[in-house]
Amino acid sequence: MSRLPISDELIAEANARAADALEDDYASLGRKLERSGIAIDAIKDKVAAFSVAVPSWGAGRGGTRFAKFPIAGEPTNIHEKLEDCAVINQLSRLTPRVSPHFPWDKVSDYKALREEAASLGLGFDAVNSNTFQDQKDQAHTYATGSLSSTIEATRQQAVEHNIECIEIGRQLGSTDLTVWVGDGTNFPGQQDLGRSLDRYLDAAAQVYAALPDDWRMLLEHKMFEPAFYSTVISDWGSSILAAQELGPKAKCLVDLGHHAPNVNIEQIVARLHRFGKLGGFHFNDSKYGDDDLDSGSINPHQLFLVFNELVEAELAPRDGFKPSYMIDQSHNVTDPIESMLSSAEAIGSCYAKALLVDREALHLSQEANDTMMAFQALRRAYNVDVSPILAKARVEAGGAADVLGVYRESRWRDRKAQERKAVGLGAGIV
Ligand code: AOS
Ligand code: ZN
Ligand code: ZN
Ligand code: ZN
Repeated sequence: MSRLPISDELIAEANARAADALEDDYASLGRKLERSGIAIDAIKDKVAAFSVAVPSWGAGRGGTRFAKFPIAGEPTNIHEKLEDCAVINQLSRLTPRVSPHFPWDKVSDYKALREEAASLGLGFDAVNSNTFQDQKDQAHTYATGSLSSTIEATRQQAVEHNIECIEIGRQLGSTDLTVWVGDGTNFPGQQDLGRSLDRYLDAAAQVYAALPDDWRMLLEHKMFEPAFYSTVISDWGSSILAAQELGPKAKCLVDLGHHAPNVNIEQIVARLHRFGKLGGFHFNDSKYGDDDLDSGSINPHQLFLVFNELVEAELAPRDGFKPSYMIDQSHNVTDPIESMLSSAEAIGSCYAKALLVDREALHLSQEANDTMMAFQALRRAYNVDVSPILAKARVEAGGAADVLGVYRESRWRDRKAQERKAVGLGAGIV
């Protein structure tokens, strides 16, 4: 039995008020696209089939490493986080899976948690392990690193934690383990740059060996932070080399905020795909570093160009192209539900725009070295306001035409502020 959190009547009434305008906008955009030989319904169907996971930790206010400013009604445990994720999916119909994080989301009965999620219309996506901070009652500190630590017992603890995450994930119905380690150094000479990678590879191979047949291990690289001089898996080069050494079930995961400024991330996407190693994506936006700002809020054009490569990859699939898409943001100044609703819309819009690219014209122009027309093929698609396509897909799936409007009207956060206990103060987390 499904028990979706927002009243169906509220959504239906709001959609009825928006219906005439939406039909008008959709028909008008349909006529415009038809002139270019594009059937709007076909694009809408693809958008309807698209989805992106939300991170369980993104349902709370992340804060920064300086401070966290909780809001009243913020979720305090995985059950409340699932409820909030269900709101995001009910309204957007774009986020049917939650990516859990351990031990943050630890419970005693994962079968029950899976059922609880299912009753909210949700499934589970990639499981994230955590060896970047110490936990209460943990035998060994990660102060010297985790999978690459110089201390054998610490590496073993990190391996065992990852294997435990796989076991939990099996019970939750996941098939991916995302491994991001903060391992690295703050001083030249602190650790041997070659040997630390050897240790990482050796420990990661033990995790890899524990993967069930249909599972993948997604290696997430990040240039810096928390380590500021060197990081063990710092870039896509280190990531793909590690994934190649580990084996076919190891793939690379690209987080938009994990690169040096101005790096051509869409080209990294194309490269990883070329070698069958593109496993997943963490969407967010950034101005300076791993800012974890809302997707498309700073550089929506980059997001579009990334999706342009992802659609190229979809059309020319190599070795098991099955990317796991997730939003990875830290919401410091907004209601996390509103941020994720807005981000899901931004991500879905860029996917829709990438679908509108006239691939034949693009490829012909590329062959003919007609630079301006090749660029125009992208520009024409980027310039289209695809919001009626997204709204129509949402409404047809039971979501809201105006997601933020209905969310505010539902007074969800105010109601939760009455029911949920207050979140404690404290430093934020990546
Ligand atoms: C860290 O910077 C990575 O982006 C991780 O994917 C993720 O944010 C982390 O596992 C959650 O703390
Ligand atoms: Zn990430
Ligand atoms: Zn990050
Ligand atoms: Zn981060």
